[in-house]
Amino acid sequence: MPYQEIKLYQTGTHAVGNRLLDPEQRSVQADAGRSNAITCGHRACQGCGEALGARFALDAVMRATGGQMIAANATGCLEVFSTPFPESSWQIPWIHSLFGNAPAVSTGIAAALKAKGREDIRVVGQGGDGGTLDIGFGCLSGMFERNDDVLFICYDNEAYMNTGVQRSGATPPGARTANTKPVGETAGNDFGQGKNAPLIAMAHEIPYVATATVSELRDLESKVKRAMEFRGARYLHVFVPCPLGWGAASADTIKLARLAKETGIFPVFEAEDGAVVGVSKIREQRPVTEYLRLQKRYAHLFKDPPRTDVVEAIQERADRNIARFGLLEGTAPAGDLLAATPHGPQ
Ligand SMILES: Cc1ncc(C[n+]2csc(CCOP(=O)(O)OP(=O)(O)O)c2C)c(N)n1
Ligand code: SF4
Ligand SMILES: [Mg+2]
Repeated sequence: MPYQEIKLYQTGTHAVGNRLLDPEQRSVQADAGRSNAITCGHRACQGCGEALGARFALDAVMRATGGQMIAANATGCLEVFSTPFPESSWQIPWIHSLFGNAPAVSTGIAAALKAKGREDIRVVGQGGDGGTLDIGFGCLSGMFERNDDVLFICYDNEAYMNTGVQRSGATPPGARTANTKPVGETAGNDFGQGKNAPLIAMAHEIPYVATATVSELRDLESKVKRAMEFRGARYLHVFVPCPLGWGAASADTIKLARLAKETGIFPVFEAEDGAVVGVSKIREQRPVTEYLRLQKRYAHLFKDPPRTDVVEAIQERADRNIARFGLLEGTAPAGDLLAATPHGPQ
């Protein structure tokens, strides 16, 4: 009898998983026996990208290690919403460090495990962009430089959300935060272009560096899996929209993460030993205004008079990323990504 082949559309990169696939092709989250590193009952806001990213990342670590892992967590939203004393949503050995020392605490755990001959137990450090790029940056650089056997994951929501949306070194130009308000001529954050943590990690020539977003969760899982295949220092930078801090609808978290990639604002790539080995191509390039207009932190750019100069500068930065990382089909990353490139206007 003739039959129509079923098309498994849901196995695409925007999908979580599909239990009809061969077991080795299924995503971690499609596994009925998945580990659930972080369970329900935590207090993240509705639509929190950080909660989603952490759940997928740590479940993937659990699968890669057979549950033989320990996590150290910097102070920040992820720590606060998951562990209001005396409760915890974590189903793994998990320790809260300080705001600034999660990489150092992770290093210490890895050293202790090595001394005990238990290198089968793997260590993950994690924190927000503030804990990673600002106050924890020295510890992180030391962890990279010593090539300590830790995977460090930064959940980047582009500000200090836990303490009321203050600017961090990852806050993008033009964004409003509690301490970068649009006043007079100042159009939100005008301190500079921020730190590019993945490129700085690459400059340490550690075994593995990757970026990911919560809109492509299978890509995130596969990058965690790849990271766990290496020993030594590894860095994963996950773009996680924050509805509260960005003034965005909870339902737009995935859409915003996707637009960040499709505009070129957030390049998704992976690098080994300091060299790019793969980029996620943009399927359909979108103008940055599509991304900006969904967020109240950029609303001042579209008021009367509109700040077209700032919007144009943001578009130029996105275009520069597209050229630099070779994000369009048929293009390749620039030869030396770490070579100095001229900054566009701020
Ligand atoms: C030494 C020190 N300074 C300040 C704080 C207050 N503090 C706790 S979390 C935080 C911001 C966290 O921002 P981020 O790392 O980006 O994580 P998010 O909450 O955005 O996920 C701040 C300023 C602290 N705990 N310790
Ligand atoms: S403030 Fe942002 S990062 Fe924090 S729990 Fe809410 S949505 Fe998540
Ligand atoms: Mg943050």
